[in-house]
Amino acid sequence: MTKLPPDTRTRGLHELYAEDPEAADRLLWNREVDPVTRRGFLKRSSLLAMAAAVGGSIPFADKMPGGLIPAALAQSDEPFTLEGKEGLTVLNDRPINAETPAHLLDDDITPAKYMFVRNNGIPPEVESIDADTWQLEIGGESCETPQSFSIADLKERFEHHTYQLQVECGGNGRSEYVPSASGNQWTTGAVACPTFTGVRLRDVLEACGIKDDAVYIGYYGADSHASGDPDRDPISRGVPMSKALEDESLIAWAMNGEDIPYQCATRRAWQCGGWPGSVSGKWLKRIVIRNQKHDGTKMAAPSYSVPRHPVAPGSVVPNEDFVTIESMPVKSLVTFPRSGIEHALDDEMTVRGHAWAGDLAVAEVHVSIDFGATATAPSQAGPNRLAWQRWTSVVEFPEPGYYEVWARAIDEEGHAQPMVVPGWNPKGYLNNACHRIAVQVA
Ligand SMILES: Nc1nc2c(c(=O)[nH]1)N[C@H]1C(S)=C(S)[C@@H](COP(=O)(O)O)O[C@H]1N2
Ligand SMILES: [Mo]
Repeated sequence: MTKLPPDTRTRGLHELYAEDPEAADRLLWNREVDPVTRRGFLKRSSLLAMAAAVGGSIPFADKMPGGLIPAALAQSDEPFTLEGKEGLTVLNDRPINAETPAHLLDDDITPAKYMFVRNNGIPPEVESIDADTWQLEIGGESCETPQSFSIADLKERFEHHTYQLQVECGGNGRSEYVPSASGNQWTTGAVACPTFTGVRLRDVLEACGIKDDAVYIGYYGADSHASGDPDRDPISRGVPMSKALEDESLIAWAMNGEDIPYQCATRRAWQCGGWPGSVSGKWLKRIVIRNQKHDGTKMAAPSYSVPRHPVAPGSVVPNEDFVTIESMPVKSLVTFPRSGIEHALDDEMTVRGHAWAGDLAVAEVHVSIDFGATATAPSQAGPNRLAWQRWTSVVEFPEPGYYEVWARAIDEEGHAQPMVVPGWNPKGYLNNACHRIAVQVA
């Protein structure tokens, strides 16, 4: 597995440290918060365990930045893995964030183990989100009759639905922006498309009564803020009523037919396809119906927002000039073969991947082996609205040498993926540049 340079791995940790050094220290050294990992330093273990991991005491331990991954370990050949998520690339361990290499996203339906992990705060203790005792509250100023539901209530009272829903982090592709934007340096792997089973949010909200002045919903999860402050939410986002009430918006208890696994987040989730992953809530505790745009944590600019008009790279953009990201732009991925393979000249090569376009459908995918000069357009299809669409193509190489296979998707309104990185934005969102893989033909 590829080793990450130490600066990539620790970037988010340094930020947390700069923000609140005491809290960062407390979190790093004193709390057992992460049940999903196995490596000593990932376990938020004691200084002793850290010393054991590097093979000796650490005289200047009090000067070590919180979250620093000791070079002795960062340089080891041992892969840096999360239990149950083997093969994913860990970008940050405080909080845990990991992405999926393109070739592991080849399944039509993403298995839980290959679902990227994106945490804004500290995941709740496993015991605290027990399926039998869990309650979801529905409330807010535009809710007529606030109510609480157990999973059993939801299952009994409302019709069940299953949809395959595409989830992509708004920051997927951030690593390619120059100047670089702070945050997890996602390359291409913060995207997935599992199936979710649950009840329609619409049915549940209607049972609680939606007042005429309702315009937005917001969610709250059971995770806690990285500072440890119980009064701060790590994230609390939402969507306008029109998106919340569409058929595919679910309160889900199952992913791919099984209970939603703890570390891919969810357990109980509100799932909303086609928009940035951040509008779907994990470890869902509460949904509020609002008479104004939801004002929870990370709703305001510059979070999950882009400049209203294009800006020069590196610009400082005032908050009032941002707009909240809604439907995600058209994008595609080559998931087979794996980049860097060797291929025999005489054989045709099958190439395949997925394409998606937020709320829209993908109309065409172009596959090119000559850097976009010419292309073939394989057909593509998906199971339901808001799921990614599978495309497959067969290519032949004219002579030996180095090739790149490029894929470029075009949505039903004619928007095409840019060949290279699109316009810069301060937080590094929405990079939908064409994906490409390398092939050596001999
Ligand atoms: N409660 C809660 N919900 C959350 C988040 C979070 O940190 N806490 N992260 C959001 C973001 S930014 C993304 S991209 C998706 C990631 O879901 P995953 O970890 O299952 O891939 O969850 C969203 N919902
Ligand atoms: Mo995200």
